[in-house]
Order: sequence, then C-alpha cells, then structure tokens
Amino acid sequence: MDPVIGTDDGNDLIAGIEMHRQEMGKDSDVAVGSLKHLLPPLPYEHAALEPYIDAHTMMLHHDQHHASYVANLNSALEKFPELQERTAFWLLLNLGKVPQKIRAAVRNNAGGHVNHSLFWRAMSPAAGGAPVGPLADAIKRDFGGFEQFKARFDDAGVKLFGSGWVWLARAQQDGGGLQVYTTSGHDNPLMQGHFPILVNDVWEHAYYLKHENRRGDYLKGWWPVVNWEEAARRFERSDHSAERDWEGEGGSRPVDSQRDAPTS
Ligand code: MN3
Repeated sequence: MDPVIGTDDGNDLIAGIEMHRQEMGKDSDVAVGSLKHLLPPLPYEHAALEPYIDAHTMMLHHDQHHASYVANLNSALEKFPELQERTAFWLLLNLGKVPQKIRAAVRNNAGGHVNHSLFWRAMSPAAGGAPVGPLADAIKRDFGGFEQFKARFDDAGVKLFGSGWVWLARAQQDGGGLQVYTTSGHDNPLMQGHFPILVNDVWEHAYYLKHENRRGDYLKGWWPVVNWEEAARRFERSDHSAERDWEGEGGSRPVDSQRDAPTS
C-alpha cells in the first residue's frame, strides 16, 4: 500500500519526517529514529466526562493503559528501524510486512494505540443527544431509528466475550451501509475494509471501577458523552476516502508529528 498519508494530519506528519531528513542531511531511505509513537493528550480533562465516566478511570485508562500500548509499540519496533516511520495504522493494515517475531506485539499495541486515539475523540463533555444530518438519515435507513441503533450497539457490546471494542462502522462495499459489530482484542474495522464511525471500549479497564461487572450499565450510561459531531465528520469523510486516506484517522495526530519534528 502507498505509505503516503492523504490527510491533513498525515501531511503534517510527512512534513515532519522531511524536515528531519533534511536536517540530518541523510538520504530519504535512512530511517528516522526519533519518530516514535507518542501518547496523544486527552482532548479534555480527566474529570470532564463525569459523572458518566469517572476521573480515576480516565486517568488510569489514558495515562497508564493507552500509554503502555504506545511504549510497547515503540519497544517492539526498536530493532526494526525500517518500520519506525510507519504510522500505527499502516502497521495494523500491513501486518504481513511486519516480521513474525513482533507481529503479535505490533497487532496488539498498534491496535491499542489507534483504537484509544479514536475512542478519546468519540467522546466529549456536554455532548450526547442524537446525530443530525446525513449520519442520522443513514442510521434511520440501516437500523430503523436511533433508539433501535442504540439498542443494537449496547446488545453487541454486552454479548462480546472477553475484551474488545464495539463499533458503528461503514462498509466500503455493498452500498456503504452502516453496521454494528464488535472486534476482539484491539482489532479495528479497517482491517476488514470498514471505516470506523463510532467506537466504545468494552475492555473491563474502561468501566470496572465504576460499574464493576455490569458492562450493560456502562454501555447504557455512555450515550450522554458521545461526540456526534465527530461521528458525523467521520461518516461524511467515509464518503470519499480511499484506504490510504484513512491512516491519519488514529494513532498519529498532528501533535505527535509536531512533537517529533525538529525544533530548529
Ligand atoms: Mn481501553
């Protein structure tokens, strides 16, 4: 797949790499060792999603769990400089090009990094309500209505055995219909050619402090923090994107490349 990223975010990332290469005065095939995956900052305070998601859960979830996926991804790539400049999304979509020795670690940790990056942005303080516009129309068309969609989403999340994620995703084939389903571990819908629109984390670490074993309560109580503006943006973007355009959708954010870019 073409490694060039077709998004604004990606262009920033590529620009950062190019600046670094120029500064280093090296050929473009020299690996950029300093371009490590970084933990993106939460787009709001830890306590911002209270009372729906408690601050302590958010602190552990972002500052510890997500951070550990980033650290483990960097660690897995340490001896493979040729892979270090790839985005987390690229790695996830090109596991066949990742050496067998680190493939499972890359799948788990690049996936964890990408999915959590999407997840933080899927939520927002003072959010909730219902989607409007083309996404609302598509939800009505494909699920019969917003309430039916939510029931389907909650049901899928409850029924997932073990750790994973529940998604609203859009197929690229078959008319681009919306689907609700789960993935295990940290797999992402893009791995099966579906564009992720909305996601909730149903690993126990996402809800156990507040809801203990009651995953259904967590799922039902999550809707008031859903960022429908972001979901609508992703839905509209999915109308006109090729697979290579999706790489900037998670994992590597502009803040990452800015941090990585040399400060001359
Ligand atoms: Mn999680």
